[in-house]
Amino acid sequence: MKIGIIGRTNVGKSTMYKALTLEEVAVEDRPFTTIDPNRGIGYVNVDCPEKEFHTKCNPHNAPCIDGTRYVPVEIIDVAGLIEGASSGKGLGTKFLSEAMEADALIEVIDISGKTDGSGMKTEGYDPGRDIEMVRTELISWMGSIILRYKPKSGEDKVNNIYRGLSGLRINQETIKNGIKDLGIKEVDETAAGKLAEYILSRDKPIVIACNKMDATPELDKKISDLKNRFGYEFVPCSAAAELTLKEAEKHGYVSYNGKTDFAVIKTDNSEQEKALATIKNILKKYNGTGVRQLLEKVIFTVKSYKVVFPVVDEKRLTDGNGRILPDAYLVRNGATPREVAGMIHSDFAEKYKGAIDCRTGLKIKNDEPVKNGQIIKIIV
Ligand SMILES: Nc1nc2c(ncn2[C@@H]2O[C@H](COP(=O)(O)OP(=O)(O)OP(=O)(O)O)[C@@H](O)[C@H]2O)c(=O)[nH]1
Ligand SMILES: [Mg+2]
Repeated sequence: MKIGIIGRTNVGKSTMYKALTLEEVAVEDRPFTTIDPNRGIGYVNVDCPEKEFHTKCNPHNAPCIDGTRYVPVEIIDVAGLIEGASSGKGLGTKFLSEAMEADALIEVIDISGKTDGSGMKTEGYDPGRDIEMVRTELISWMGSIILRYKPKSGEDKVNNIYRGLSGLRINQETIKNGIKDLGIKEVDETAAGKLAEYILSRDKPIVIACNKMDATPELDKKISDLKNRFGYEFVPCSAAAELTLKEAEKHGYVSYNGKTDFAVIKTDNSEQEKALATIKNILKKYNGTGVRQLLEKVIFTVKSYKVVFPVVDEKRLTDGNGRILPDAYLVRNGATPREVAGMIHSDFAEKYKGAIDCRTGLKIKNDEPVKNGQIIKIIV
């Protein structure tokens, strides 16, 4: 699974990326810090079945700490948008095609209202304006691609547009349905915009990360106001708090499992002590930094992805090398065991002969989608 991080400039996209991946990337309090996209691996936490089976796993692709599995997710961070980006303002919109390879998008906003539409310092800025702006710029960007590939008379509309949007991982079916549902006869500018909006809302769902909650008075009121105005999911968060804790943990200062609290192991000076105390209060007040909830909202609520644990031996729950519950895969909603087989090894989809649910010992039907948390033996 891939998640793209988008949003207006200077809202904390790269801080979020860094908190998720722990990659060293530039974070600065100024517009357009990021130019080239950053790509890395983040992790979503799920329960490891090892406890249920009174065993200890030997992780291969997804690390396990105290019974929590860290399942890998690809994260893409791109440059920031500003109003007029699709007509070349700021860094333009070309970079959006990189983020749009993703299965879902996190749109970061600065809920504190302390940076304005062009990323400069201000007070009382309405982040709803950025949500509108990003929506307009995305539609305009995709609409112009659709217009470029507009079918000439006699050409197949769906095929042409599908070709134009190739690389953005759009479903051909979505384009077909959009043309039908919107009653598009000719692809002019208005129709292209409407079709772009239709495609984006279906194939690139957005969760809004209300970032910088730590610097936001009346947070609940601000979020409920945005909920009344926009039909998105909103998750309050502090990417900066999450990043500080992840880095402190990496260097042995705290013990933090991404949940609602952390334990201080050591500090070098009173400043560090104070900073950690401030973060402790944030975690207490908001039940965590919100970053974990954000990933879970995107992956499990909005996209309904499932985590599956493929094994070779259904009794011992081991792979071919004797490793117990080695891998955990995130698979799309509706994926069949054959599709999972293809994710493990490209040959396996062709060689696939069937699958067994290791908890029940029963065969899984070929057209039966895999379930969340299922341990499956794939027969090839
Ligand atoms: N208070 C607070 N500040 C934050 C938070 N997240 C990021 N920031 C600050 O916001 C500023 C911008 O952060 P970046 O991560 O570089 O923002 P960006 O959206 O990637 O910016 P561009 O790449 O320039 O578009 C930095 O000064 C960060 O430290 C947060 O949760 N709380
Ligand atoms: Mg950035």
